[in-house]
Formats: sequence, structure tokens, C-alpha cells
Amino acid sequence: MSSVTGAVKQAFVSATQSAKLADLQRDIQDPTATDSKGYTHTTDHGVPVSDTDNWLKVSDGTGTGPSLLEDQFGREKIHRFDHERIPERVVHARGAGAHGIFKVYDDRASKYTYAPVLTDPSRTTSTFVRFSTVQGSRGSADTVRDVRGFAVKFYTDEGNWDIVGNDIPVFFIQDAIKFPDIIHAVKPEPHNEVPQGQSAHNNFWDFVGLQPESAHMVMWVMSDRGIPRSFRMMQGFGVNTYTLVNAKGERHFVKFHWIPELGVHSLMWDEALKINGQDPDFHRKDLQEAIENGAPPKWQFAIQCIPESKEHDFDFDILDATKLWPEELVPLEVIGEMELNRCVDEYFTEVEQVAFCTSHVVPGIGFSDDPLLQGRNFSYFDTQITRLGVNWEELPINRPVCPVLNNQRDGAMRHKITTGEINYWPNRKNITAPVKPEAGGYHEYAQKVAGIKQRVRGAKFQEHYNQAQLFYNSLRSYERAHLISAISFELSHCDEPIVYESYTKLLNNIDFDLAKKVAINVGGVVPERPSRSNHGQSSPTLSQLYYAPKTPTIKSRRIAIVLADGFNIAEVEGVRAALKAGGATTWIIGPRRGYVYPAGVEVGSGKGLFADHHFEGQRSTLFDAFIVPSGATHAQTLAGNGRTIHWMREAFGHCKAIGAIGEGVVFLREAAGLPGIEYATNPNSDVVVSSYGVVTVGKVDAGTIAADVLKIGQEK
Ligand code: HDD
Repeated sequence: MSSVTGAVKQAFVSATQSAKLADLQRDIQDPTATDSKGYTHTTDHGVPVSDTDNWLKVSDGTGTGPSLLEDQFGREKIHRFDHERIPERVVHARGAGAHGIFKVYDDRASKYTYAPVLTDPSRTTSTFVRFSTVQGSRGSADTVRDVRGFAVKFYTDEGNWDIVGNDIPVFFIQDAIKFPDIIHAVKPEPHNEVPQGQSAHNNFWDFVGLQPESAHMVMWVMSDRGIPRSFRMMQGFGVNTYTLVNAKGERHFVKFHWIPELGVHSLMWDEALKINGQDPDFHRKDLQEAIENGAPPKWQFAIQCIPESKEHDFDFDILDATKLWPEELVPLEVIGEMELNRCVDEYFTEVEQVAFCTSHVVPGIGFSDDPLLQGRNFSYFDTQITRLGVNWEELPINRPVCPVLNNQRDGAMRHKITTGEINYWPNRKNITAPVKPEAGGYHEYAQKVAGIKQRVRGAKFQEHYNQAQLFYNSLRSYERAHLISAISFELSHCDEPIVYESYTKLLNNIDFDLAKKVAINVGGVVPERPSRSNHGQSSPTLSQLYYAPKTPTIKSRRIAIVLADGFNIAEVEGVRAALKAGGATTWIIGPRRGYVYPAGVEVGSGKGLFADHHFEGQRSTLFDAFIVPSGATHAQTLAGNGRTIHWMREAFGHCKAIGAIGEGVVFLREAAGLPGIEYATNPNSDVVVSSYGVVTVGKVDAGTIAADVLKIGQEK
């Protein structure tokens, strides 16, 4: 038996890129492999089974008699099935996860922290990330309007560190004691369990109307941030204020940020609503598809730091989770990056059983007095015991990659066998000894605390509208229009006048124009004058466009090539190659799943292009851009089909890029009739006409048009 100090030393040599994956190998079972005796199917206690289809019965051979309770095989099968489910998470029940790696670029963060995970560029730390929605249950749809969870587990050599964040930098409430109230208010109402995956109901808007500290976050959720295009295209925020301590013992307050390589992009509300029905697993599948197609999602990791001495230098309280730290006041320092490069092998044991705790930090990282964080530190640990049981930290996905040893053993479902007679400290053998801070033991920062015990909130916690206004002012005009529509949609679903009237009154504290427009839409109280002046401040960093990649990219975008028999194969091949080179995936959509035949090839010859889906099999909402090649009969077929016409109109309505060539342009112009568009009208000209995202050309060298289509998505 080694001492803990010995075990900790051993941990320092165990870090490799695949530390967690290597660890998981111990438990991965391959059902295609037979054991040494050739058994392929056994009971849970390992006995080979010969018949899993017929319960043991009394029968004379001519008919069926009663089933026998003595059938231990039948009983085990049913009994295991009856107990397959565990309680779903009380919030963030629906999620998707993936494995990844994290690295820092250099040691620049050592001025703030001595945590090796943030300062040692030679390290590659394994991570597991779970993305989620908050309101809906496990089976709800992905593209609902909601906050997205962004929870990251770092398997460091000093133990697990969890950043349990969201895609929005602020939270609804300031004090953890209000969490049950906000969650009860947003979740389905207790009398009828309605609505699912929506905040558009009386209780939510009643609560947020009476709890104005939520105003700032409500603005974020009602903005396009509430309906991301993909988990891969969201920012992530630790939200709460944590602390970092450096080798000199100095402390800084810190906020954690994730910045997506692909930029921040959203769906349109109409798209989101439709995808909820058309493909409720859209985000889950998108994550898997990107990783499997060699486009692993990446985020930069950034910190914002405030020295302890400057804690009170701001007009907001830096420990108030309903406030962000404007980047103009506290710049972001990008120190590392994370890539998600491996899908899970099994959903339940990885995504469902992964358990995060805000209280899980490693030496060099600590907490602040943020009253939301303090309560979270209690709550997460508690909830894992209900969900998974007391030994939840031993489950494969949760166990650290470094040694774990202490004097707590036993409890339901203990996995490990720890040898020896000692399970207490101090002990005569000096084993399981605590590790001194100098040797790597966690050290609590010595913080002076004095005051009167009371239920109270700080003075600066009383101001609720300045940053809600800052956010609203910072949006582009179309982002504001989306936000106004979103709040109007939600309040339209509230049927108690006191609810929508109160909220429209509250909005007037944020912006007069916003309040007026929403009130008119939903039958609220139309204000005559602002109830509060607008400070007029804005920050470009709060518009999601700010995070668009410097060079527009089509990497990992889904592009549909819509065609029928008689299409131009050279164009399709050229365009496909160009799009593939840009990192996009292309999907052939034809009249049937099967071969579609180019011009000059006999229909039915088996020498066509294989379509991935037929026109009815997918919807335009599931793609980012569209190509319609030339070809006379092909274009006529498309023009005669209501679904293909709808595809183009709907895609155009969702501001998606559409590229067309030759007769494909005629189809767009005459059959789909996209309004207000300038088209390339000369079939013999190779001049590309680009108009409202519709890119058309009469004739083209294969591949040239692709360059124009590569511009997709910059603002979406
Ligand atoms: Fe929470 C889950 C994010 C406030 C109590 N929360 C949970 C998850 C995320 C967040 C991403 C899902 C983790 C996973 O994928 O397993 N929560 C946040 C953020 C908050 C926040 C960013 C504000 C800064 N949460 C918050 C408070 C409390 C909780 C104030 C309670 C006092 N949250 C929980 C929980 C959950 C949870 C009940 C449910 C399942 C779980 O923890 O593991 O304990």
C-alpha cells in the first residue's frame, strides 16, 4: 500500500493525451467478442444461456401452460429491465456529450494561478463535455428556445476540475436560495405538466416579472442565443466568479470563457420550431456528425481576471451572477483551447452518468463569495447522490485519472476493493496521510471575513436594468427584431393578462421602443414615455456577430444539392469537390433514395449519382445552403414538384445561401419565384450575380460557383 504522497507523485507521470480514454478502456466491453469458451450470451452471473425467447412453462407439447416463477433467466431479464432508468436531472435533463482534450498555449496564466492545468503548456488534459437544454425532460427536442448548458470536466493530474457553465454569461437569480423558485416557474406547470421544452407560459413570465434581477438574462435567452445553430457554435461561460491563486499567494477573481472557432451562430425561430418536429435530435446528431466527419469542434479558452484589491472598483458587484464583466473594463485573455474529438461509445454510461460539481476545483483555483456559486457548491454534490448514489465518483466517466485514496469506503455500489485495516486518520502506520500544501495538497486561501450574520444582499445587487439595457443597445437591428419577436411569441402564450401586462411594464425599464413594440404585439400596456432613461452605452462584444471567424468558413456546414434526372454531372462533381475542400459536407437530394441520372445517361442504367435522401425525406431546415445545377429535364422536374419549390422558398425565407446554374436559375426564378431577387438571366454568360444570398450564373466552369457559396453563414 503506497501512501497518498506516493500516489500523488505517481500521478505526475501518468498524463498523456488519452489519459481518460486509456482509463475508460478498463471498462469498455465489446459485445462482438466471445469469451475464451466461446460464450456469447450469459446471465448477469455469467452462466451461458441457451434460450432468451421463451419463458419456462408447463406444457404438454400441444399448447401453452402457465409460466413458472422458477425461471431465473426470465426473471433476471425482466427484473433488470424494470430497473433500467435512473432519475433524470432535475434541470438540464436533455444533453449530448463528447470527449476532448485541453491545452494551454504557454505559462502566461502563472501570474494568476499555480494550477498546472492552466499554466503548463506541455500538458494535454483530457476533458468530457456535456451540452444540454435546461427546461425540457430527457426526451424533449434539441432546438427549443432555452439556455444551453456547457459543462466541462477536466481530468487533471491533480484531480477533476469541473466548469459547469452555460452559453449565456449571466444567470436569472443572484442567490442560490431562489433556484427552486425559478426552476419551478420555468418547468412545466404542476397541475397539467405543460409546456414541454418551452418557457412560453404564465408561470415563467409571472416569476420573471416579479423578480427583476432576471431581466438581464431574459434578454439573452430571448435573443438569438436562445436558439443556437449547433452546440459547436456557442460561446461557453463559467458564469460565476471563481478565484485563482498564484505561487506568491496572491488572489484574483476570475471568469471563464469558451470562444467557438466557428463563431456564434443561431437558427431562426421559424427554423427552430420546425426542426423540433422534423429532427428533434438535431443538435445531438450535429455534434456526432462533425466529430465523425473530421471537423472536431474547437473553442479557445479565455479568462477575465480582477485583482482582489480592485473588487469594489466597479459600479456593479463582481460577485453578482446577473452581471457580466464588460470586456472594455476587464479584457479577455485567451490562454488555451479545447477540441472535442471523440464521440461517446455508450450514451447512458457516459452522458447520463457523468456528474458535474461546481465544488470540484483543483489546487490554484478556488471560489468567491458569489452567493449563487456558494449554493451551487452544495447543490450539485447533493443531487448526484440522488441520481447516482453515494459512490458516483467511482463510475468510469467520473473517476479521476489520478489516484484516489482516503478513509471513506463502503456505501452502496462501492466499486473498489481497498486493502488494509486502516480507514481513519491519524493512524499508527501513517497511511492515507493528508498532503501538505507545499507537496500539492489543496490549500484554502486565507480570507479575512467579518460581519453580522443576516439574510441580506449587497447594495450593488439592487440594480437590475443597466446591463439588460447594455445588452439590448449592443444588438444589431435584426438581432433586436428577433428579440422583440421572441418575447412577443412567449407573452402571446401567456393567457393571464396580469402576466403579460406586468412584463411589458417591466420592459419599459430596459427600452421604451422594445416595451412599446412588444406591448402592441401582445396586448400589453403600451407605455407613453420611458420609465427610465437609456444610458446609451453599448459593447460590440455582446452581439454574436463579434465572434464571427475572421475568415468566413463553411467548415462542417451541411449543403444540399437538389437535383432530378437530367442534371449536369460535371457541375455537381466540381461543386462537391470545392465544398468538400472547404470542409463542408454535401448531401444529394433527389426524387428517390437511389440513383439519379445525369443528362446523357440512360435512366435505370445504374450509372447515376446516388441520392442520400428523396425530396420528402428531409426538409430545407436541416441544411445550411443549397445548390441547384443546370439541366433541362432536371429543372422541369423540380419545377413540377411542390416540395422542391417549398424547399427553395423556405430556405430563402430563412436567409440561407442558394446557388443555381443555367436551368437551375430558371427553376428558382419561374417556379420558386423568390421575390425581389436579381438573377443571372443570360444562359451563356459566366458572370455571377449575387443577390440577397442567392448566387446565380448562366454557365460556369465546374467549381467556380462554389467559391461564392463559400460565403455562407457569416451572419447566421
Ligand atoms: Fe445548475 C445542472 C449550469 C445554477 C443546481 N447546471 C446543471 C448543468 C449545467 C448547469 C450546465 C448540467 C450539468 C450536466 O450536464 O450534468 N447552473 C448552471 C449555471 C448556473 C446554475 C451556469 C448559474 C451560474 N444550478 C444553479 C443553481 C443551483 C443549480 C443556483 C442550485 C442551487 N444544476 C443544479 C442541479 C443540477 C444542475 C440541480 C441538476 C443535475 C446536476 O446538477 O447534476 O444540482
